[in-house]
Formats: sequence, C-alpha cells, structure tokens
Amino acid sequence: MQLQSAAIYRLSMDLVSPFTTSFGTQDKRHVTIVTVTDSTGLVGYGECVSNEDPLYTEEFLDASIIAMKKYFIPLVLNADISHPNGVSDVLKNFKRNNMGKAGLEGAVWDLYAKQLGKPLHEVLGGVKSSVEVGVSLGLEDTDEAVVARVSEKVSEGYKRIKVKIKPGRDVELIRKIREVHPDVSLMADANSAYTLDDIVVLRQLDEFNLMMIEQPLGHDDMLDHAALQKEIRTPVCLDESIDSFKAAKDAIALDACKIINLKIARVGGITESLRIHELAEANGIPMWCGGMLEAGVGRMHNIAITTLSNFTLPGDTASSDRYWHKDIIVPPVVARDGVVTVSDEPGIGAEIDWATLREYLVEEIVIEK
Ligand code: OSB
Ligand code: MG
Repeated sequence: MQLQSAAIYRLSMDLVSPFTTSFGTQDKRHVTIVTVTDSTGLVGYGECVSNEDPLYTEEFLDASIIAMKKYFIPLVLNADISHPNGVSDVLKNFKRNNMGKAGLEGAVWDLYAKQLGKPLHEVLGGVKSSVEVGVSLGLEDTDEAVVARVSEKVSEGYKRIKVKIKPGRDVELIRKIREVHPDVSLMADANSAYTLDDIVVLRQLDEFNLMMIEQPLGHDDMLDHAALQKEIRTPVCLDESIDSFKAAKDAIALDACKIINLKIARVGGITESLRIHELAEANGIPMWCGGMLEAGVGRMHNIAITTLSNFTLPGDTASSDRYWHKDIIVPPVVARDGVVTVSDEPGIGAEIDWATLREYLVEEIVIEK
C-alpha cells in the first residue's frame, strides 16, 4: 500500500451536553484522529476512541497513544502490507490495546478504499444505501429530565431509544418512560453495573417490553450473562464483553446473549469486526453498531460497517449535532427521521475540515517511515 507516514491528532471537543453512564459523566471528549499517508499523498482517516480514564474498558487514551506511537505505527509503516487485513497480522503479538489498534487500522482501511477509488462500505461488502439509527441517552439528574430527552429524540424520528440505567435508577425510570411512550422501541444499557445478586430488579425490567438490555453484568461475566438470560425474557445484548472474535464465539456457544452490539474499536478493528459479523450472521445473532461518542471520522466508519447485512437493528450512530457544536468532518453526519444516507464518495465518504480540527487541536504527533 506504499505507506509513507502517519500522524496522531489529539483534540479536545466539548460535548453539547454532558453524557452520564453508570461509570461516570463526560462533558468533553479527548477525540484522537489518526492519519496514514501513502507515497502519492493520499490520506486515510481513523479515530482512536479511547476514553481519558479506564472506566468503560481497561484501555485509556494516554496508553493507546503510547501503544500507537511506540509499537503499532512504526511496525505497520515498515511492514509493506498490501491489504488492510495485514495490519492485524502485523500486530497480532501485541495483547489487547484494541482501540489503539483500531484507530490505526481504520485509517489504513480508509486509505485502501481511497486508493481503489471506492467507498469504504462497498469495499467491506455492504449491502445498504441507507442505515437506520437510534440514539443513546445518558442519565440526567431526574427521571423526568430523561423522559423529556426521550420525547425530544422520538420527535426527531430516531428509530430506537437507548437509555442508560444503573442501580437505583432503573425500574422506576423505565416505568416513567413507558407511561409516556408505551410503544416506542426502547432499550436500556447498564454498562456492567449489576451482578446476579440484582436478579430481582433485572427480572422486573421484563415488564416493559424492552428490545434488549445491554451489558447488565460485568465485562468478564460471560457465564453469569448466560445464567441471567435463562432467567429473563428480555434479550441480553453484550457490549463490553465482546472484545474479540473469540469472545463472540464463546458468548454464542454459551447463549450468553441474543444480540451483539459491535464496536469496531472494542474488537481491535474492521478486520476482526468482519469475522464477528460473519460468525453472528451464521448463528442467527442480530447485531447493531455501538458508539463511543465519536467525532465524525469514527461515525463515518460506523456507518460504513452498518451497511453489512447482519446489522439488522438500529445502532447508536446519531447525527453529529447530537454530540458536537461543530463536527470535524464535512459533510457532518445527519440522520433524517432516523435514517442516514450512505455516502458514495471514496473511503469513509467525508473530508476532515482541517480548520475546524485545528480549533480543537491539543497535540500533533507525526511519525515518518
Ligand atoms: O456503552 O454504548 C456504550 C458511550 C461511551 C462509552 C460507552 C457507551 C456509550 C454510549 C453512547 O452508549 C454511544 C454513542 O452515542 O456514540
Ligand atoms: Mg453499551
């Protein structure tokens, strides 16, 4: 692929509103953009979605940046790879650090598609020209404020609403949402906040006809999720637990979930994502594409992968303006009535708006071959 150089852009972007989950509140994102440039000057874009702190998974941004700078980027630049699949081969001895790997690999995939002059979704084997999306809503100070948010997003046309729950903010919150929106496609995401000791509460959630409950138990509680799924009607969806093809295979073998939330970054990149997609499809496990409060580059990767056939449920790739006053890509992501039209431009299908990116820039790291 004639890779010549790479760069890491560390940005600081304020969210339009704070985002609260069971593990904490974020009011800004340390967005990290990765680029790779080939010998003709074509540039591929990736986004490393690591959070500042190791709260969602063990990975955190400073560590991802060191991993990319010290190991991943120099190796990949010098590996003479001919296809983006080669990135995970070159990096296979490095354990985990999946978000760092995926940030770099995403840039290589975008560059590869641009070298072919084709949209990334087509290179990946996507089959849709538009994708349905939902929205993920954080906890608010009061349940009433969450209900108001849900109403706002329902009126914007999102195809399903996900709300965050945690112990003490669960059954009553969902009950209040259902009183106002009895039929809306609704799901809850606990981000690992419960254990099997909370079975009484988790069983009560069965009453609300939720599409699914996302990651109720710990990230490494595959057996407990399997036990839970036997006890509740609501489909269990795994997020944090699915960090590799192997994890997806185990989850399916154990009946630990009925649905998979796929995040490209959590599994270490698009190549691993494609393997999981094939596995899930063969086993009748529907998928949707999760999010990490990405800026535009990561959102465009998410849209590209959502065009694959087994992404049958609306994901979390909401419009850019749900997150940012001004996104770093042109055009930004726009969901109309919960539908995003897929771009047919080469690669991810959007350009970085460098003037805007520079407004958010904290540090720029350039790595030559
Ligand atoms: O658990 O899906 C999650 C955001 C950051 C970290 C974890 C999660 C989320 C979200 C929001 O739910 C997804 C998005 O809107 O990008
Ligand atoms: Mg989740």
